[in-house]
Amino acid sequence: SVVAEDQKFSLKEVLDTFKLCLTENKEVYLEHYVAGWRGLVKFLNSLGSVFGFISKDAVNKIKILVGYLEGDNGSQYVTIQSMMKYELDSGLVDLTKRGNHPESGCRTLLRLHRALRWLELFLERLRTSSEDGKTSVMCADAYNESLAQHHPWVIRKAAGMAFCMLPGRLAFLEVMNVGTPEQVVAMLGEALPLISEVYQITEELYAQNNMLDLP
Ligand code: 1PZ
Repeated sequence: SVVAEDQKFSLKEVLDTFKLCLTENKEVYLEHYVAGWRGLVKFLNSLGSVFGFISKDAVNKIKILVGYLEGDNGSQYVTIQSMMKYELDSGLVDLTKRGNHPESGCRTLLRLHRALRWLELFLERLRTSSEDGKTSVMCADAYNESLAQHHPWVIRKAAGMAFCMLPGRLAFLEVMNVGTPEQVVAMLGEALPLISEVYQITEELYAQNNMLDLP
């Protein structure tokens, strides 16, 4: 039905959202960044309930950021740049250990930002994989190279078990709802530089402000 078509996840929508993220002077709009994550969560949920503990954490973080966007100081949260300046100038970030601001926008977004690196690495592997490539291996390799360094053993263990439940390469490409495998691969080729740019800009911002290790 028409409604079912509307609600069907499409990777293209997510990537279009990430396209909207950058302003002309390379600032990052929080609203579109968060919308991109919403789409990714939708995708993750469509893969099955074993990924629930992952999407739950992402949803939680999205909610925190939306709370700021829609809150009284929403105008300070238009871009990642303005959010950082506002929260730092107002002393709203726990910089070295957890304290009065355990849910600052900066530390919350940093978690999603680290996960974006995983996504970039994973999608690049998927894009360049051969027909018999294993998604679980691509996923685990990408994870070990990025997010895993920030996770304690118990989460790494749980994530590793979840990866084994991923559908195979062909099924995975199909869930993306883009078209033939060749079309998905082409779209990934277009999208990855974009995700990479958003990631790089955000990474530099965190580095410049000495916030790469926020508790
Ligand atoms: C397609 C398969 C999906 C694999 C996703 C790979 C990431 C595995 C991450 C496992 C996260 C487990 C749940 C909780 C983690 C939190 O402890 C951490 C740190 O936050 P804190 O505790 O400091 O508040 N959270 C994160 O690292 C954010 C994880 C977000 C993962 C989003 C994945 C979106 C996937 C999109 C699929 C295309």
